[in-house]
Amino acid sequence: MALSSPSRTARVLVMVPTYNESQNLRDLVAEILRHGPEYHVLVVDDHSPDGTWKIAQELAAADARVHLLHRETDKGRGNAGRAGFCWGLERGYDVLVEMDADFSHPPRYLPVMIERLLRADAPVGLVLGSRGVSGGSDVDRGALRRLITVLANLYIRIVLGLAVRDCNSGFRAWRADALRAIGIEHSFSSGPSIVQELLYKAARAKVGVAEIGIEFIDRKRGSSTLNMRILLRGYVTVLKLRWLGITGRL
Ligand SMILES: Nc1nc2c(ncn2[C@@H]2O[C@H](COP(=O)(O)OP(=O)(O)O)[C@@H](O)[C@H]2O)c(=O)[nH]1
Ligand SMILES: [Mg+2]
Repeated sequence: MALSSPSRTARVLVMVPTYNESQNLRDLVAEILRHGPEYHVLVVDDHSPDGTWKIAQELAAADARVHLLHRETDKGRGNAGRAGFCWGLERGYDVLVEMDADFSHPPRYLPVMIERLLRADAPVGLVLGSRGVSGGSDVDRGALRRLITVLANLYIRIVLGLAVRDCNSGFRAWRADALRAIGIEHSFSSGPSIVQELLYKAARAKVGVAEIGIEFIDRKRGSSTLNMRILLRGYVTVLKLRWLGITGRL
């Protein structure tokens, strides 16, 4: 595969879905880009009322490695993620990363995750930044939040029959061919359950998955779009995914 050839460095697209992240975006993009010239950033913004997309526009005008997908219809974390990945696949990136804009996913792990993804002796198609393996932690949040995360994870692992330790992590590095193998363009989740949908599809498509421990940090600036209604809808979507899987309609 071309990626393992020493003559060519993999082209990396870090896709960041954003909604009201004006307080985080500049610092985040700077931290990603400092990892090297092969790193590009795609901000996928759903016309944030706080003007995050204007900041992204500025950053893109100042640096050719920054791109903006400014969306005004079909809003939602899932729709944005799918559009961002398809944008990257169409432009021939070798590695596509997804991460939150809120610094919960520290950018310093990017090279570690990508190195694992491209390791020639143990190929995988997907690397998760994970709280559930050695080196991973989630100590920054209250005990109740952490308990919910642990229980939700257990539920998803059991219902979908997944072996990974952190099914909810939205910090992921994909090989382009793995995203193609799961048919990313046909994914249907409009909201945050895209994270579980893609993981389930990766398992079903026998995409190799590795987990790298990350120190998960709670959001310091801006606010989460997650609420109880979205959370509960996500649990129902997990059941729906399993049903579609069992009945061969996925
Ligand atoms: N484009 C887009 N991004 C979103 C939307 N909702 C959330 N995000 C982004 O998706 C990432 C995860 O959302 P976040 O609010 O941090 O959820 P949490 O980590 O589960 O609390 C962040 O970078 C958000 O800005 C949306 O509707 N559209
Ligand atoms: Mg977050």
